[in-house]
Amino acid sequence: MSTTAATESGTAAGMATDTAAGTTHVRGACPHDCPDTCAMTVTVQDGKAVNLAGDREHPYTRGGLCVKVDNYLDRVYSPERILYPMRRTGPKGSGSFERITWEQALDEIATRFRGIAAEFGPEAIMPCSYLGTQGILNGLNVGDPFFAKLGATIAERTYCDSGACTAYTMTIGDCAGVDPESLVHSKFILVWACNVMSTNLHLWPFIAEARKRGATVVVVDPVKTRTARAADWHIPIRPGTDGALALAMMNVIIEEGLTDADYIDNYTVGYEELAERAKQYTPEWAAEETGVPAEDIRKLARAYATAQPSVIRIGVAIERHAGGGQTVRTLACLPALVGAWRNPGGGILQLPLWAFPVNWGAMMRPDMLEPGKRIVNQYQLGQALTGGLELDPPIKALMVYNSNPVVVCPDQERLIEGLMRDDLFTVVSEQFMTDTAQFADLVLPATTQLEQDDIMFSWGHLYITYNHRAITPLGEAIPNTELFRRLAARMGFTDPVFRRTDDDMIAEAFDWSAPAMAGITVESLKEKGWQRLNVPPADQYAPYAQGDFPTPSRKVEFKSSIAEAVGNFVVPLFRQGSNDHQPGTPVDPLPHYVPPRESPHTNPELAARHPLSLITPKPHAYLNSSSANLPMHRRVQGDPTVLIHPDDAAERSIATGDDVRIFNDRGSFVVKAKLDKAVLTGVVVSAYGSWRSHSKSLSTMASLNPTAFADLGNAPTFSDTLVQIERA
Ligand SMILES: Nc1nc2c(c(=O)[nH]1)N[C@H]1C(S)=C(S)[C@@H](COP(=O)(O)OP(=O)(O)OC[C@H]3O[C@@H](n4cnc5c(=O)[nH]c(N)nc54)[C@H](O)[C@@H]3O)O[C@H]1N2
Ligand SMILES: Nc1nc2c(c(=O)[nH]1)N[C@H]1C(S)=C(S)[C@@H](COP(=O)(O)OP(=O)(O)OC[C@H]3O[C@@H](n4cnc5c(=O)[nH]c(N)nc54)[C@H](O)[C@@H]3O)O[C@H]1N2
Ligand code: SF4
Ligand SMILES: [Mo]
Repeated sequence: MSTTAATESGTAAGMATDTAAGTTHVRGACPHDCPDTCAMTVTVQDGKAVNLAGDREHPYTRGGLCVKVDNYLDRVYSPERILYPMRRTGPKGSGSFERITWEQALDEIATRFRGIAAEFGPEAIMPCSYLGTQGILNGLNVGDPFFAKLGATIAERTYCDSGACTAYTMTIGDCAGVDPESLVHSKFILVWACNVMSTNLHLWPFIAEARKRGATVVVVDPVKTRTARAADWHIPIRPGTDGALALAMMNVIIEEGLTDADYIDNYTVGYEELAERAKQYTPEWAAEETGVPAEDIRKLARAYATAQPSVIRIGVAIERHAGGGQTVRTLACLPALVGAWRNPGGGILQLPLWAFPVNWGAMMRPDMLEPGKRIVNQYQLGQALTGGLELDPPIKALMVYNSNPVVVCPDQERLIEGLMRDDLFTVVSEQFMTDTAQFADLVLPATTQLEQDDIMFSWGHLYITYNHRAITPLGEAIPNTELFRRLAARMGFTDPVFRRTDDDMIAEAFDWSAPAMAGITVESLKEKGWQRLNVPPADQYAPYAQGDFPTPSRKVEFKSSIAEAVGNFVVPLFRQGSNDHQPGTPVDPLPHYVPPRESPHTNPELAARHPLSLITPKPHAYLNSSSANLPMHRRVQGDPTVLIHPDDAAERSIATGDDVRIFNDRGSFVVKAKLDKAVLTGVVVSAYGSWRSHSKSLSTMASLNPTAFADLGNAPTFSDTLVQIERA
């Protein structure tokens, strides 16, 4: 490949031919739902991909991929790939399928969809999708225009960060926050509910560099994770009580006069009321809630306020409990209190995705929705399919793509019960015979990233990445874009939106005239592979040094006018809807504490039977449940385990290696125990992602997780789960 030194963009040639005949190097992008969105190069020889490597010139990828994707070629060429449409032959869930043609598959879907719509109304059809791929074309919104035209039930998709986004929007607006690359300038880095070393690996070098320059790194997590071990200070905290710690930090900062009065005066609203509110949240009170000693809370607050610029990196895990939204509200207020936004490397880092002028409207086409369409949250799919939500009409057809709900949704037992319904017509588009695909009536073959074109935003850095198709699709696999083109044609939908080619869609993917896109075109992206948004370089990146936040007041809203005017809402990205915030239940406009629902403190009755808090963080070697079927990944990840503190284990006569049953009133699953002092007493940890079909109990922790929403944005409450453990 021809290479030149690159700073702001990739080197020339999206595809370059080597001197060695028949070898090409193709620029691509990792498709995974991961903040790092790595730029990669695929080496293709005689039509076959033979190597995959991280782009060395990309300032964030820096030449490395990760343990999940290093062997992506094994995924592409796995003998287990689904390569042809298949129809169920045995009973539901039996896994017996026969190959059929695309013609037969499309005919059957069109016939069934038409029949169900005629008999029950189109709302009896429901899509179910998420982020199997993150590409703007093939990802979150790829089916939205089709299902809007069909008049299907709207599937709300709030698995990930929706509560945090609502809270963040209420406080500082949908702004990019801190440029991750500017973390090298931070003096105090507070990593909160984020396991960077596993889930955001490419951020670590920037944190390490800051540390070399004298920054202190603190991790708040119930578990001494890889990341916590690498930090200067690990603060163990009871799951779901982070809001109390954040509010007590606020209390100390205000009471001890550690605020930046000038920043507060000029660039915030509601300070007086916030200060009044914060009085009640003393460190002593928070110590009772969180298990963090009051003196440590004071020490943390003082260090955070005085070492400027300070930055907070929140993980998605921060929102997964009853008060997740208010926790993020509080954390998003802190940087303004101490004036952290004044300098590069100061502020809060959530999802820089808001910096990308993605033309979401062209992708999801909210204008095609009939007003008043029924909305069902996918998080409650089990209930939706088994009568728990009293839906009229009931769901009679389910179409799953880009998702593996059997593993990623809570309430697994009911979901399986629903998927077993003989009167439910289930279509699954997949690369593999997942736990969900096993229950399908029809399985459709989907391409991998190497077999499709796409264009990627990122939720972890400020570069757009272009993914060139590197190889011809295997078997009869097709990209999701093509799937919905074919389905629309078969349904007789003639709107121009269904005739868009992938190139047409790429042309519509961004608002190319936005200031952030200056110097970026489809052609330049195709050629260079990736380009940084037109924003200041990381060492000058401080767009909120003088306020100008994208909130109604253009200031940080300690007292949120959106909360006051609208109440709770779901950010449109997570639901195929209009761009207006749909009014929801009222919300107190000042940050406050919402305790977990399932904790020994708030629910002693439940805790008497199920005394342990279960958290289910991300697996190191899988991307959610993706690749949890591949031998290499399974070797690296190891057998599914539950980590338990030796004191809790001793009470139950549990030793490392024992099979244990973890249960509550919703379900149970069996895994091997591993005694580990890295876990707080009262907490047990089991990484999610492993497949149900690989488990001894034919169940995963999803059978234990509640379907209750958090306080904001209909976020999940995976970290708000009480359980008991016994030897199996
Ligand atoms: N290796 C790997 N990387 C991934 C993914 C993956 O599956 N595997 N998934 C990607 C996706 S979709 C996402 S959303 C991100 C998620 O990225 P993260 O949010 O970093 O992921 P988690 O591992 O779920 O949670 C991070 C940490 O939060 C802790 N935690 C859990 N509950 C609480 C709590 O109540 N309070 C506090 N303070 N800490 C808590 C956990 O112990 C864990 O160490 O990762 C992305 N990257
Ligand atoms: N207990 C617990 N549950 C959780 C979480 C947790 O931490 N704990 N995390 C939540 C979070 S943050 C998230 S983001 C969700 C993740 O939920 P999902 O996005 O559903 O995650 P995956 O398990 O990766 O499933 C994606 C599926 O899409 C398939 N796929 C990949 N590319 C394509 C494609 O191009 N076309 C088609 N048709 N299919 C494709 C993959 O093979 C895979 O089976 O899970 C949520 N669930
Ligand atoms: S999963 Fe994340 S870290 Fe791994 S290659 Fe993909 S974008 Fe990079
Ligand atoms: Mo996620």
